[in-house]
Amino acid sequence: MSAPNDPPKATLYTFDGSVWASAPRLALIEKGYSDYDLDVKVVDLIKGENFSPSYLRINSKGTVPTLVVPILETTSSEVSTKFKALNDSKSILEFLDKSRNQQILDNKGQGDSTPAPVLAPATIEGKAKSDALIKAVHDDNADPNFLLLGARTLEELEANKQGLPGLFVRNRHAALLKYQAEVESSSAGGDSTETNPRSAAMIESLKKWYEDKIKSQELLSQVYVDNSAEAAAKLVEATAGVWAGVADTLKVIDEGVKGPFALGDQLSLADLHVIPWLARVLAVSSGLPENKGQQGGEDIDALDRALKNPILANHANASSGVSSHVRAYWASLKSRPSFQKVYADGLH
Ligand SMILES: N[C@@H](CCC(=O)N[C@@H](CS)C(=O)NCC(=O)O)C(=O)O
Repeated sequence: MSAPNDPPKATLYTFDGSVWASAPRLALIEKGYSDYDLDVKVVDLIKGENFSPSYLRINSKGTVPTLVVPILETTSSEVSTKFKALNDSKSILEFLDKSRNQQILDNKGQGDSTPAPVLAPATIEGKAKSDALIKAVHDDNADPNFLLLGARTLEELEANKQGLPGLFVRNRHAALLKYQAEVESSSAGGDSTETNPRSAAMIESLKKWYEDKIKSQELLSQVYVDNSAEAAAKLVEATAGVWAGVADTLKVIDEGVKGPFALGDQLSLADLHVIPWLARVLAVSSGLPENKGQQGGEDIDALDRALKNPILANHANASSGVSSHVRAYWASLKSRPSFQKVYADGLH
């Protein structure tokens, strides 16, 4: 909550179960931001709230996280504040890193408060390594969100249909159709659009957005809404491809991480992107049939078993499972208080 005379704040749009919204949540803790530094708004992905026209005005991709920040030159009390929206976890983390540094804290008279560690790599070599790791975990071929909705077999797909993946895809599909119908009916009414060409153009672009989005989700809706057997076979094939991508990304992590953290002794931006990716991969792995009834052991063992599944038998990067180097790295990441807070209710 901000009082009338408080300086304008940033707003983080987030959702607890989201992979990539976890990255700024981790960063806020690592950087020592307080609850008063920014407002937080929840966008319920399970209800498809990210597809509402009002959210699309903030983030035209309809994804979380989004960070809406006041533009520095407009933050004095004499002018009305303008805002800009950062629409992906990479730019949000870079912004959060830069916006709480020692100089800023000193200027605000908060020099003695919690120190703000620098998360950006300090060298060109470090930046190249960091960028390579971030690219690998954001690669579409190893998409952790697809992994949750995918299925390696028709049996796994049946279980998904009864669980969260089925609910998620069906709700999203219904939300897209509902918003699309609302936009269509507002243009059919012809009221404001006749007098306001700007809103006519906005309605046309929204119509196109919903059309394109529904099309891009076609495979998932054919599988989960229409129960198409042909689409199910395609999903199974695509899921095997993404698991192969997971093995490839793990190889990049294995080779790229110095230890104990990505770039060495200090936690950095790259770690804050790897954590959400690995957390989701492990969460999905733990629900796979080969991990049912497995007692004790480490959560990373679930991924080890998933990599040794016969569907990856011919994949060179999967056969040896999770390396001891990646296991040690995961243990370092998990030891952070930020990890324990963001994943207090379990991996997601
Ligand atoms: N490149 C974006 C990806 C964001 C993203 O895909 N977010 C997911 C949640 S983890 C989302 O909002 N998905 C909504 C959807 O696709 O409907 C980032 O790094 O922020």
